Amino acid sequence: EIPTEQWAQVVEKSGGPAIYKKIPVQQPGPDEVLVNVKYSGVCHTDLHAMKGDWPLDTKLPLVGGHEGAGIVVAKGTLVDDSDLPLGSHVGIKWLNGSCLACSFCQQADEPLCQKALLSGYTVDGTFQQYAIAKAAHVARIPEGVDLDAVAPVLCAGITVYKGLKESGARPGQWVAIVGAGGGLGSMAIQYAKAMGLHTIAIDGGSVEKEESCKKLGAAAYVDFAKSKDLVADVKKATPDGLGPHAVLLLAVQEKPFQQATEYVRSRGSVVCIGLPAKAYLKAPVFDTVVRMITIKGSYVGNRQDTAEALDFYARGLIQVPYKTVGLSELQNVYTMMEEGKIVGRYVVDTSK
Ligand code: 8ID
Ligand code: ZN
Ligand code: ZN
Repeated sequence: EIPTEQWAQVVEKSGGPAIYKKIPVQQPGPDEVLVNVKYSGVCHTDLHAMKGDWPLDTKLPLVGGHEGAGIVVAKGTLVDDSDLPLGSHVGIKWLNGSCLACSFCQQADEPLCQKALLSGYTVDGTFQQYAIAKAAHVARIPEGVDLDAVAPVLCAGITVYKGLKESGARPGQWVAIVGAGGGLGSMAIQYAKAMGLHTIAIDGGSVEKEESCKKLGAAAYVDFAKSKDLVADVKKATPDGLGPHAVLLLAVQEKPFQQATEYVRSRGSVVCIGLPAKAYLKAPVFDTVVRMITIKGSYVGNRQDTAEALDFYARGLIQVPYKTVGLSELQNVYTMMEEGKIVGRYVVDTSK
């Protein structure tokens, strides 16, 4: 039976905090499903949303969360039984819904849809026991996949997998992962490895991060806090000393966004994914031209990227460290995240 009330973490004013309290369970609309969220990953985006970091307003009050894994418990009249029967294992990701009709949606660029609904930002997300999502967009999670371990794939996994594809790096080439010890970074090391790429992990602050990156398969590690010449150290990590073919920027600081074009290989690409507040990109025009450097952004992924990222996971290719705590402890997770102390991902269990 679906209860009428449930536990949730609610942000009542921009800046936070998140408050653990009981709220009503909503009913799904005709094209929606109601998902009993079992586990949800905690992404740094959830912290940005609570703090009101970005030039885009959130709904308020807001239930955050967009890495939710759970079970379909109710659905609208337009949701086909052969597609999503009750009991299906699904994921609620950042892109909760899109119009499916505009020129971006038609070309599978649905994250660019002007009517996109964003879980845990413009619509309530997965830090609650029962969440609503558009049926067309929920991730189909294969049976037999553990819902706690798979949760971080639903944003972190999809995003870095898409970013690696956008980078154009080919098997055998080198990719620098900036912010490699965090949630997206840990995933990126594993996806890159599964895609046949060599990785240079860049992060700092603790030996735990270095150990974790190496364990996940990084060929080299550069500590941004300890290195006396980061640009030289990153270039040195590639066999010919000419630097990595691509850079995935996942950090929540502006400085690495200014540095990446200095160590990326000529003809290489710098892919911006992390979203530090009020940050700007800066690169010397001369070097960008004569070294033919590409600088681009990459934003989550579409439904096909989602299916592919989950397929890598289901094949056992992606193993990322995570710790599980109760949903009631979310505010502690934010504190650790703010301090840069998290190695891998935290996942919240909505039952406690
Ligand atoms: O679609 C997108 N573009 C997308 C999707 C999901 C998340 C973007 N994001 C954004 C988030 O909003 C956030 O801004 O990506 C960023 C990273 O999210 P995360 O991986 O969930 O954050 P984290 O777990 O806190 O990891 C960040 C890591 O960056 C390191 C930290 O030590 C931490 O391990 N870092 C920092 I802060 N400064 C660094 C530096 N100068 C650095 N690593 C290297 N060099
Ligand atoms: Zn996210
Ligand atoms: Zn659209």
